[in-house]
Amino acid sequence: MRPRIRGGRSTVLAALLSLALAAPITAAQALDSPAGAAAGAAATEGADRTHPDRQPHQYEVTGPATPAARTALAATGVSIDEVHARSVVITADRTQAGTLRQLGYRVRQLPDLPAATPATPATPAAPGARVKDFPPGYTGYHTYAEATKEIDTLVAKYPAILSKQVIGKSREGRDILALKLSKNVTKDENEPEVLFTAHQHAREHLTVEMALYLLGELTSKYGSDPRVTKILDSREIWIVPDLNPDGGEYDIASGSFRSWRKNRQPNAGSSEVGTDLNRNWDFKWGCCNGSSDDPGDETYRGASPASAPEVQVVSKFVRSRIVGGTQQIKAAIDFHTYSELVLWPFGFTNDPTGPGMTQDEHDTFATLGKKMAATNGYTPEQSSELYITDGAIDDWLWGDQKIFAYTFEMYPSSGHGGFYPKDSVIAKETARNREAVLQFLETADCVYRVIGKEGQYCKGR
Ligand code: 7B0
Ligand code: CA
Ligand code: ZN
Repeated sequence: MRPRIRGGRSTVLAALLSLALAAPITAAQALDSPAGAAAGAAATEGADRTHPDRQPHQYEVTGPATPAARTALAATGVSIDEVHARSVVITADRTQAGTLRQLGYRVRQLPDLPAATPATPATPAAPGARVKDFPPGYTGYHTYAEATKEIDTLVAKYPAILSKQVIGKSREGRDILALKLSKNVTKDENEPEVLFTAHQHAREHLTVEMALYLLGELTSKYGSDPRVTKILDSREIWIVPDLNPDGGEYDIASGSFRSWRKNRQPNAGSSEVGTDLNRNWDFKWGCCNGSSDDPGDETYRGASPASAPEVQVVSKFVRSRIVGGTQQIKAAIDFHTYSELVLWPFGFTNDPTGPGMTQDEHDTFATLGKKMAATNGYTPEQSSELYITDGAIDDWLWGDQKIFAYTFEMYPSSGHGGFYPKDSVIAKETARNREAVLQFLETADCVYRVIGKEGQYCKGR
């Protein structure tokens, strides 16, 4: 870890800033005097996220046109939300935007969503009061309580094919669930297992709806839809519908969206809260400029690999599926929003092959990724085509567990509400992935079949 320069703000930014600043402020002054630099203002504000300078907004940054240029931008700790040919959309606060401008980036603030802007309410909610639901236009999304209730109803209705386990607790004590779907669900049969995870990032609420859609579809169509029936008869499916319940609830608790990404874990020695769960997995953690060591940043990787309780819970669950020395889970999809992408590992390197990824493995990932993308109209690519990420779940699932793991970035492709599309799109945008998910499940017994090498890799199944 690099030495801290000043509490709370990105050392990367401070260091780059010191290089970028011209007279009259010297580099030494920029680093020493809080009044001397934009980074200083943030240090003064600390973690007072109610201050206007610390509110998240989306900004268009014009210029970055290559994976390397986007990685350099992401290395300042902002999250990259959209990638275009010669620009990106990021989430950052005013202070960070100012710093980026000083580094020479062309930065333009985009309009906030109406629901993301706190209305001036006639009767303001008491500070700390808990809001019970999503804002108007979004009430079709499930709060944590609503999702739990819906899941319990399904488990009661379909006990022969659906079972619920509490695999652990979030930092604030909410249950993290794993739902198992299979014929003879109470028995651990020798069937290929497939994992679906959702909602690592708090503001990506559509992904919880995706998990609930799959639960509803795979239970209600069993016995009537022949494909669903065959899949449940021959697979064991695990769905973790909400990896980050604390962040999700925090995102909606004020009555207007907070655009929160991380979990809600306090950070020792800092007033900033939260770890980016998708930078915290224990594979090549923090290796490659694909995450931040600053607790105030969107992509903060945490104090150590799997330091986030939610990552520990799901890692332990995945390892618990090693039976007789063999990982039972063969394939996995982690749902995110947005950009309409099908991504495969690795994210930590630009190399398509190399240590941990043979040519056949790469070809299998790419062929199946493209096949799924052809069904939903998403864009298929290796994750690092976007920008480098290290400590992401798909790299861990593949690199550590040899599970064919994909990241789906759901609706929208760009604009259209970004992280916050209205609830009217939920039905269409979840069902849009039905065919991809069914093909994925059908392929999971031998993923290498997609490159015609089942004889070589899947003998004796
Ligand atoms: C992220 O906008 C993850 C790719 C993992 N190899 C992409 C994801 O964690 O940066 N994009 S997102 O945050 N959902
Ligand atoms: Ca079974
Ligand atoms: Zn995400």
